[in-house]
Amino acid sequence: MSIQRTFSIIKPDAVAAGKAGKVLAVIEGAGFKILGLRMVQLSREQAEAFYAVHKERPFFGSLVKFMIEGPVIVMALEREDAVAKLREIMGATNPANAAEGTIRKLYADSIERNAIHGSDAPETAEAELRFFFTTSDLNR
Ligand code: 3AN
Repeated sequence: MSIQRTFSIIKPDAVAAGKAGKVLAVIEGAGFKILGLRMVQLSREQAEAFYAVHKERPFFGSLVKFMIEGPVIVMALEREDAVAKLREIMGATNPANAAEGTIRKLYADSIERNAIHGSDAPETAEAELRFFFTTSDLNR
């Protein structure tokens, strides 16, 4: 497995709860290099576009409302097998099902307010990175 990039968001719940540093510590502790990191207040249009794959899901409206309730931290991350490794340390979507020691087990409140987003595939990661970062942002 080679070096790969992935995209992540520390969601509004974790930022508001003052857990961003702790989430970042888990990520760095798992060997990720931070290529890019920025605090962003998403607009409704940006949140709807970012989560467009979920627009037919019953939770879409609520998810968008949550994602714009306060600032988020967007991150470009790199390590070997980054996409799968980040998903592993995030834990299951529903924190009730997340493994011990995972970010969602430690810091998430519910299936919706679940502290962190991570791309689900290498192609999604590249598209999501482009959504928030320029090519020069990522060439470090
Ligand atoms: P993951 O974030 O683990 O990749 P997805 O892609 O299925 O999970 O869902 C995207 C986001 O939508 C989740 N992070 C969560 O905030 C929200 N979500 C997913 N499933 C539900 C649900 N059943 N009810 C409410 N919100 C949900």
